[in-house]
Amino acid sequence: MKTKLIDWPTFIGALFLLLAVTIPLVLFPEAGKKFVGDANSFLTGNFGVLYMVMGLSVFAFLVYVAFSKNGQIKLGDEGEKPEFNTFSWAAMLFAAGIGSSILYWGTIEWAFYYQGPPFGLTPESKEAIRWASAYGMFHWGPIAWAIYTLPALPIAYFYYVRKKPVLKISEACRPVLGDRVDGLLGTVIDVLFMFGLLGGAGTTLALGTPMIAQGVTDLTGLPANLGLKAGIMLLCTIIFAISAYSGLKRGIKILSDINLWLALFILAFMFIFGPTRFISETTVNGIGIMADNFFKMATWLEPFGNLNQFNETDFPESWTIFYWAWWLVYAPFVGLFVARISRGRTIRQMVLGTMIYGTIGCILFFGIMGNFGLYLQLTGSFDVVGFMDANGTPATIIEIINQLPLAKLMVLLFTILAIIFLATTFDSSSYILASVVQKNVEGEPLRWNRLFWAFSLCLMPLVLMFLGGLDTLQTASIVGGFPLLFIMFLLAWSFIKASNRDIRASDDYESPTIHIKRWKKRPKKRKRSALEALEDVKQKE
Ligand code: NM2
Repeated sequence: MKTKLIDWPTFIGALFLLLAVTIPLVLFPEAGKKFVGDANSFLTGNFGVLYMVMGLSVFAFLVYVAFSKNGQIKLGDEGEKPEFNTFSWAAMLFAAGIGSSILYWGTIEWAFYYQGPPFGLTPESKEAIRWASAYGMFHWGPIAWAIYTLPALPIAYFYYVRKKPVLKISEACRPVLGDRVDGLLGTVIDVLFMFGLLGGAGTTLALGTPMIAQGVTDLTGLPANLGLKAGIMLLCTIIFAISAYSGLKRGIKILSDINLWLALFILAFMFIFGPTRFISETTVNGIGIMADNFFKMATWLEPFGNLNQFNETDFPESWTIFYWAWWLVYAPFVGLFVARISRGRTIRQMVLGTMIYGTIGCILFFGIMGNFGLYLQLTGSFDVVGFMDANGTPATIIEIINQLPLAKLMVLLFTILAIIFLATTFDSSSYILASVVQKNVEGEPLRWNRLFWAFSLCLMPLVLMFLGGLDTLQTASIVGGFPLLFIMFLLAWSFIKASNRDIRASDDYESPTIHIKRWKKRPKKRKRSALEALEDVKQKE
């Protein structure tokens, strides 16, 4: 076993932090729950505004970068073609950044908005219905994808332009923090990132497992108890452990391909055999509502809520702020991944591609799956809300799928899709976790290291699931991800600082490393004077 390659302070630091949070939760579940819950209300309540400002600023920053000189920089050598064609690129991007949660929330998120609408609207009113079919798209829309894209900027820049492979978030802050990233500060940044990712992935697991269990129950009649859930978690771990073991290219690629085609099939089936016209109209309409109210939604906090003049709903804290925090803990990880697959593209292509294709992908899921459920509710053919109150969310999701023609086959495919989605997210997360704790990664991180993180990703939530503290871990991850707010700022600054310096330098001489499309100044053709023209003519004669 090669251990020299491991960056021990980061490895031990992350493990220590994880145990330091999990062990007290195991020993004192009630007190632990209360503590974490309080910390969460404190942060999202008092600093919710920071999350909203972060979301909007990151979005504005990326639009700026895309259309600035910096956006024209090519990630690679002059004349180099993109390594992956745009379709595979978008598909891989989506598979890495999106997991089984989209099947969960895509199908059911509207029902929560329908019952607890934003802006103090009356539950289940006409207005609530309109917003219910649009808000999910917003929470999985351009701002969310902008949060994902930002870390990719410095990482891709150092990787392909300065040709310094960076697999650590701390390393990407070097232009701003200087050599301090080699010391304690760097380790702290990486450990926080790892902790956030472990927690964010815990949230994914916590949502995905009961839904998959419910699918299995529906198909086999086995009770959806803890044993079944634990079995499912282990199955997913084994799938991703095998694919992790066989290496990035084969494992992740095969799984993402199956994933993509299966997802497209289910969506197409639902669209064609479901209420096609209703789905098309609500989706287009929802995009319109989102576009029209983009800034309203991106800034809506309830400043007057606790002044007793308005009814406080906690909608911003429970939804928008929670979502931004959740996307945030995944962001450095997705950034590393996006950077890796973007060789040969310009920064602008990478930025706009992530934001546009990512959003389109999520709109497809929310538009088709969500509005299918909404249709069932509004036509009265299946009382989703009533069923949910009586049987809980996971059972309702599976019951919605059961309303399709060929119901059992569709539930089977849906369940398989959820398992693969979960496995691919874990596959790529364990790959990144292992890379971050290595001093250098030539080709692939060490296998034992990958397996170690693959199992830590699963074991911790498993233990907590048995003891009933899984939602606490979820909340803890959001709390743990708080410092990432500031790290995002560092990442943006690093990118601008480094790329501006290189652009300035390339103004003076032909820089060998930086390739700027179109923008590079060409020597101006001087207009010839009439006299010179005359000289020319004379010479030719
Ligand atoms: N996000 C996209 O569970 C998953 O789908 C992974 C979740 C951050 C809400 C990502």
